[in-house]
Amino acid sequence: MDEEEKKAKKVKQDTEAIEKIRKEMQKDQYYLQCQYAIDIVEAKVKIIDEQLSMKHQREIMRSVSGRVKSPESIYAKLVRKELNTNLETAQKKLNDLIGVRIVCLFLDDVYEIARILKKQKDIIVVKEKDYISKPKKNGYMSFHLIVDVPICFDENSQTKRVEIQIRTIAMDFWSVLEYQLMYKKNVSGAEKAAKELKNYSEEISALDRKMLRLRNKIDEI
Ligand code: 0O2
Repeated sequence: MDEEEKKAKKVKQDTEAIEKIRKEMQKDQYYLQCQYAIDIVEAKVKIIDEQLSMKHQREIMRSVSGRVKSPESIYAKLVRKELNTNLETAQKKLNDLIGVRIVCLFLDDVYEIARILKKQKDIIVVKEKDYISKPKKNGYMSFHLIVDVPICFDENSQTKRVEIQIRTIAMDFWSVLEYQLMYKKNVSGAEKAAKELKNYSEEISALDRKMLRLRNKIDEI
């Protein structure tokens, strides 16, 4: 088999595996159940946003969005982690099939939101990852809370795992652009670009801290 044939065979296998996952996701009202989990988290986040806005007399959250991971992205992540490529494995092993992203204004907002979320009695915190105090090697910054959310469905209760990402607008800006430019791409010879992106992440981190200091100064006036 020549290189072209091998490539075509691989594309066909990938496409079939993705379609299999897509079909599995269309069964048993999977999307509806995921949407309920998103709705529950978003409702809690809305209350937190309103309370903090009242407490601090300013805007806290710029945006809150939820998504269910696409079959393509699930497949790619399972392959990356060398796991079986089916929905059952994904549900057992991946924490971010359901995601909610909170973009807030200031650095201290991230931690205050995370602190209040962790106190909610009816969601179970499984794991937290502070990529702000310890950014990833490439410069990625965000605070991740992995939680289990109980949902009632067809009179049965079950839990759904949700990854809540909390970050500032500045961190979001970097992360969205880095995602487009580099994330998951094996760009060879892009070490210089990667280094540049890392530097920008450090600049963003410094800027977030400066903005916080500025806000505190203005608050004292
Ligand atoms: P997508 O396409 O956004 O869904 P774990 O098994 O939990 O330890 P995992 O799941 O890789 O490992 O956790 P991690 O590293 O916290 O990543 C979870 C998600 O955070 C990613 O999901 C991205 O959304 C985001 N993320 C993590 N690292 C980076 C990064 O370097 N750059 C950007 N832009 N986003 C990042 P997915 O499935 O990788 O991607």
